[in-house]
Order: sequence, then structure tokens, then C-alpha cells
Amino acid sequence: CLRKRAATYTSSGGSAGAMAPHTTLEVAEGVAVVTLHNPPVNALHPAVLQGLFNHLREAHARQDVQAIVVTGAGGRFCAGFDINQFVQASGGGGIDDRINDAFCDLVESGPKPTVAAVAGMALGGGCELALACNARVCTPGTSFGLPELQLGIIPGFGGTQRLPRAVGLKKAVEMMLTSTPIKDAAALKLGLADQVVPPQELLAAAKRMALDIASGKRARVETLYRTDKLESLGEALMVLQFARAQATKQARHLTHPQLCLDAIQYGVEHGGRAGLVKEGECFKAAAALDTHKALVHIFFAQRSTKKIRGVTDAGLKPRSIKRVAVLGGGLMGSGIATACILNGIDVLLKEVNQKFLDAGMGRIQANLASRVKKGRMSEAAAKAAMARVKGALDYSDFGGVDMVVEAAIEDVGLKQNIFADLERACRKDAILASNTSTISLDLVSAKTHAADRIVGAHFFSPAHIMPLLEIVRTDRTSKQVILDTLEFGSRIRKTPVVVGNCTGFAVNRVFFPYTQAACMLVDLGLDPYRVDKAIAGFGMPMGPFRLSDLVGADVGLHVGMNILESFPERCYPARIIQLLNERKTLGEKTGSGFYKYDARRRPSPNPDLLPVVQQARKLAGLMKEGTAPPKFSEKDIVEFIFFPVVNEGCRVIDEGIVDKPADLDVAMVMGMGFPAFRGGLVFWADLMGAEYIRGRLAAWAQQFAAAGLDGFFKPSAYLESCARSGAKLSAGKNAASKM
Ligand code: 3H9
Repeated sequence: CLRKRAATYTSSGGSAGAMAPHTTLEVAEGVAVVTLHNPPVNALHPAVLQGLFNHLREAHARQDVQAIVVTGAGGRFCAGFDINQFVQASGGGGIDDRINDAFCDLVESGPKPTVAAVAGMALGGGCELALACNARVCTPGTSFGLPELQLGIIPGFGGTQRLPRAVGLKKAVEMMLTSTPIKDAAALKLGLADQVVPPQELLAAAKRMALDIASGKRARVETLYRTDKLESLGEALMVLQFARAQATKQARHLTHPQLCLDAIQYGVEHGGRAGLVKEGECFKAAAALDTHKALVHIFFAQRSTKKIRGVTDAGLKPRSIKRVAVLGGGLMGSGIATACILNGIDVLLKEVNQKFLDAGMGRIQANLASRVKKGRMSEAAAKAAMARVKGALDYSDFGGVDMVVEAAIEDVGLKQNIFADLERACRKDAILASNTSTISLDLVSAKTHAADRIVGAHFFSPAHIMPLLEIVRTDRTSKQVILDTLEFGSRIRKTPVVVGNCTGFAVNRVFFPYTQAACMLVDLGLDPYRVDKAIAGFGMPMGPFRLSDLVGADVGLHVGMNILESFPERCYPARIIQLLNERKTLGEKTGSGFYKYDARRRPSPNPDLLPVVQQARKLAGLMKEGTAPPKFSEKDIVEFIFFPVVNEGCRVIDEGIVDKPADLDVAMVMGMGFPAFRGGLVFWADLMGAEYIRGRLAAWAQQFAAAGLDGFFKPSAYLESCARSGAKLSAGKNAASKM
């Protein structure tokens, strides 16, 4: 008997508009297929959840249905709960407590068996929905995972209980704590997927499996009540204890990983059903924390960097970049070339002589070998990637490239000549990018007639690892070139942030007061190691002095001089960096700097630093003879260092160097390691409020006016205007001036 009927639900249970999130139900040959529709990733919007449960109720009640298949439209199963809903809801995420009961009663243990037909992805709530089904069929390439911790919450649709019971506690804890999904083959091996089939066979295979379960040919599995994959209680508790220690070590600022482990542990000790209740409590506790709001902000901000007003909405289509020439095989050039070949782009690596070219090729080879060693790629894949690079000593092959990325040394004259040569050697539509971090692009393009094709592609070292790419546009860079470079950034898996052309661009410019304020604190009498500890305690990967050692005092001095030239009125002369340069104790690379380094490059306090500090203090003249250093709490240290950084960030927003304030948040997190759990620089500043920050800066400006340092702290016009109007710094300059 073939009876077919389609029904559609929206949140109100009525008929859905074409684009509104909804579900559909189709019944044929005894199987009800419930499909989630919410492009592009079928996120579980409340209307989708409501539709799902309504359709499941209907399917369970119908006589002509023996089994149910749940699937997602458009070749993607589901990427989880609709994150936009967290933004709209206040604490607790607005989640109805009864949803977990519905997962148990309608998906897992209802009258008819359910099978998930999963294509593309089953993430977060999507994975939890699939786990609640009695079996899962997927297509090749599908990922399964519970990445909720990356959003500052914990799985809340039963994932903390069902995943450990499906794949074992150890693997489940690893997947949750690292927010790392697994692919189809691993899912099949672990028993998270029951079958992998080609996409065109997905629905048929899932229906067959559902009918087999209904007829008793195949066992019906209710994961919440399974115990066969769980470790013994003793072993499970040891796994959890180890995981807690790891989470404390790796994410000591964060509470939600511990809340996730609390929910898992409770379920292990008291059973899955009780664990669901605990999961609900822990979910609400996590969702109420600022960390959650900050991480959700970063999630959306990261995606919005690719949307540039007047560029991505201008109706243009990005051109595909297939062949790139990289000029210079040094540390940066070889890293850029590595990032390209790892993502399927052919590279022409140009150097000035064979010796340098061989060294560049060797660096690329070493980058790939390191990935092989870490198990991140196979020998064969590394060989195939290396085959994409061709060496060049002249420009004869440059006519075939879509883009050039120049990574030569920072010399204006040299770069001007290079770009003049590139204009002659490349196609008329090739993009000419410079990786300069200090030289204005207007200078770089001075000897060409190609200013519309010249763009900055500022990578961060090591270029094949660091996730940020600053795309620098001048007034003359064409929209098409910006769009193409955005596409290139995404293709090589970077987070691209489009910025304006100014000294230091966004990241280096906003961050210059960071080391300078830290040096001022030392000149005022504070211990550098205490300063570093306070900043690491705030959540930075390392303090300013350890960072200075990593970058090298010589590089720090070079960048500092460049900044000083552009912004003399608001720079603090960090004499200690100069003194370290004079002594050639440049940091990690020379074995000593602020710290001293053993053969394995492990840092410890440098006993030879004190005389350097004393000399710097003397030169600075900020400490009065015989007086104790001023009292600074850890909070004071953080604010003294970061409020001038926020102030410079305000100038960058005001001058339109970033397209929107959220771009600066992403740039700071990706480029400087500003803690993502604080939401980025501007988001963090808004939590304290413009008026508070303005007040502290103004007080320091007054305090240090006699020493001529008031410019370093002077509140910027944008900060002043937000403080006056009560506008958020993140609202952008139009909002600030309108209020
Ligand atoms: C959860 O499930 C909680 C539950 O345990 C319990 C609750 C009680 N919601 O990244 P893309 C949008 S929490 C809303 O550019 P890709 C995204 O903003 C959730 N929107 O593409 C973008 O929009 P736009 C746990 C979402 O192919 C568009 O989709 N799940 C969601 O590079 C395309 O995204 C996660 O943490 C969502 N859940 O990557 C998964 N997901 O075009 C989060 C995506 O307007 N998502 N969007 O900019 C991801 O990791 C990636 O987006 C994904 C696709 C891998 C899915």
C-alpha cells in the first residue's frame, strides 16, 4: 500500500512560508520522513523544534507509519541549536526544560523507532538529535560533534549523557572538551554511525534500517540506557578526574568545562535519566555566564568579518585564485607558500639566488614535515602539496599567476622597484599584494600605475599557522580586488579582516601601547615578572615581557620606532627595550632577554636583568629616590596596560580603519591572543563601560602630566563621546555621534 502525504509545520503549527524555519512530514511505504528546513545549516530554531515534535507526535499516532526517519534539507543534517536564539534570550538560553523529555519520549523511546539520515554535519543539538534516534546512517564526509564548549555552554539536549554511552566516556569527554568533531569513518568505527552510504542512497538506507528495527530484524538501541560502552565506575571516575585536571590546566579561566564534566559525572553515578536533569542545571549555569555571551559574540563576529559594506554587497563575484607567486622564501614567505599549497593553490616561489631559493624550499618542506610528524597529514599528502611549489629566480613565469604576495624585507625602495617589476611581468588583472607590516601601501605603489590592484595581505608569523589575515585596502584598491583577497583568505582557511591603510594597520597599531605601558610599570618600580603574571592571569597566552622575548627586542625596537614616528604625541619611550638591544640580549633567539632560556627554550627569570631594569628606571626618572613603588593591584596592572590599548582601538574605530568594531575584536583575538572568552577588546571594554575607562585614563593623564606623559593616556575623541552619550564602543562611530 502506498500512501503519501506531506505536511508542514511552523512554530504555530500552521503552514510555513518558503524561507521560514520549519519541518515537513512525508509518509510513504510505512515510513514517516521528518525533514528539518532552516538553511543554510538547519539550525534548531524554536519553530523547527516545535515542528519536529509535532510531526513526531503525528507520526507516532498514525496507523500507516511503522517507523520514522529524521533528516535535514539541502544536504546538511543540522548544526545544532540556533545560536541566534541565545543572543535574543537572557540567562538560561531561553530553553524549555521539557525539551529533553520530548527527546526521550518522542525520539528515543516513542512507540515507533527512529533513524537519523545524516548528511554533511550533525553538530551540537543536531548531533544530540541524531544520538537520541535509535540508529544513524550517514554520507561520506559527514562530521559528528558536540562543539558547545566553544560557545561557552555545554551540550543541553542530552549530549553529556548519550555521547559517553554511544562511544565510551574517554572519547566522549575528549570530543566535548576539545569541541572537535569526528568524520564518518571514525564515527562508524566508534559506533556513533551505524552505516555510511553514498548521498543518493541515504534516505532509502535510513528507511530500510528504520523498518528493520520496527520489524525486529535489527535491535532497537536506546542510547540513554546503554551501559556496554561505558567504562567501569572506577575507571570512569579516573577519566573524569584526569579531564578536570586537564581542563583546569588548559582553560583555567573557564568554568563551563567543569560544569560539563559535572553533568557527565552525575550521569555516570546516577544514570542517564538523572544525568539529563543535572545537564539542564549545568547548562543554565553556563548560559548565564559572561563567557557564553563573549564566545557567541566572537562566533558571529568571526563570520561577519567577511561582510564588508560597499564591497561584498556590491553585486560582484569573487574570482578564484588558483596560482599564486610568493616573493621571498624567508620565514614569512615560506609560511605563506605553505598555507597556499596546503589548500590546493599552486605556488611560484621567487628568490634572488639559488641559495636563498633552496633555503625557502627547505623551510616549506620542514613546515610540511612537522605536520606529518604531528599526525596532521600523511607523507603522501605532504609530497603532493610540495609538488605544487615551483621555484623561480626571475619573473618569466609570472604571466601565469592570479596573485602575487610580496614578502621581501621591509625596505621602501626595494618594494617600490619590486612592484614596478610586477606590474610589467604580471597579467593586467593579477592582484599585487604586499605582506608589509610597516610600510604604507601608497608608498609601495608609488612607481606603478596599478594602485587599484595593490592590496595588503598582512600575515602573522608563523603564516601557515596563525589564523588571522589583515587585508589592507587603500583609497584606490578596487572592490573586486578586496573581494578576491577575501576569497583567497577564506580559501587558505584564514579569518580575513579588512582594514584601512595606516601605520601598524589594526593589530600592530592598537597593540603598541601594550608593551609600552608594561615598560612604564617597570619604570615605576613594578617587577616585570609580576606584570607578566597579572597579564597571563587575565587570559593572554603570555605577558608582554615574555612576548617581547619571543618576538625579539630588535624587532620590537624597529616596530616601536615606526610607531613613534607616526604617533610621537602618544608614545612612551620603552628604554628597557633599547638597553636590551644595546646588550644584544634580544630574547629567546639569543638565550636571554627579560627571561633566560635553557637549551629547550624554557624560560626562567633572568638574574642579569636587574641592572638593566635599574638603568631604565634611572633614565625614565619616574621613581622618586628612596620611595616604594606605587601600589598596583592585579586589576590595576591589567587596566593600566589595556586601557591605553582600548583608547587606540577607539581611534581605529573612529578613523574607519576597521569596517565595524566587531572586526577589531576578531583581529585582537586572532592576531594577538586577546582572550576569546572575554569577547575581544571592544566587547570587554563595553562590559566596563566607556565612562569608567575614560575616567581612569583621564586620572593617569593628570598624574603623569608633569613627566610629559599625558598624551599616552589622553582619552580619544571617540571614547569621550561614548562616555558622554552612554553609547557602547561596539555601536560604531555613527551610533556614538547620534546619541
Ligand atoms: C547547541 O546546539 C546547544 C544544544 O546542545 C542545546 C541547547 C539547549 N545557529 O560557519 P559558516 C550560520 S549550540 C545559527 O559560515 P561553514 C552562520 O552564522 C550549537 N546559525 O559556514 C553562518 O551565517 P551567515 C552548537 C548558524 O560551512 C552560516 O550558518 N553548534 C549555526 O564554514 C554558515 O556558517 C555549533 O557550535 C547555528 N548553530 O561552517 C556549530 N551554525 O551566512 C556552529 C552556523 O549569516 N557552526 N550558522 O554568516 C559551525 O561550526 C559552522 O558554522 C559549521 C558550518 C561547521 C556548521
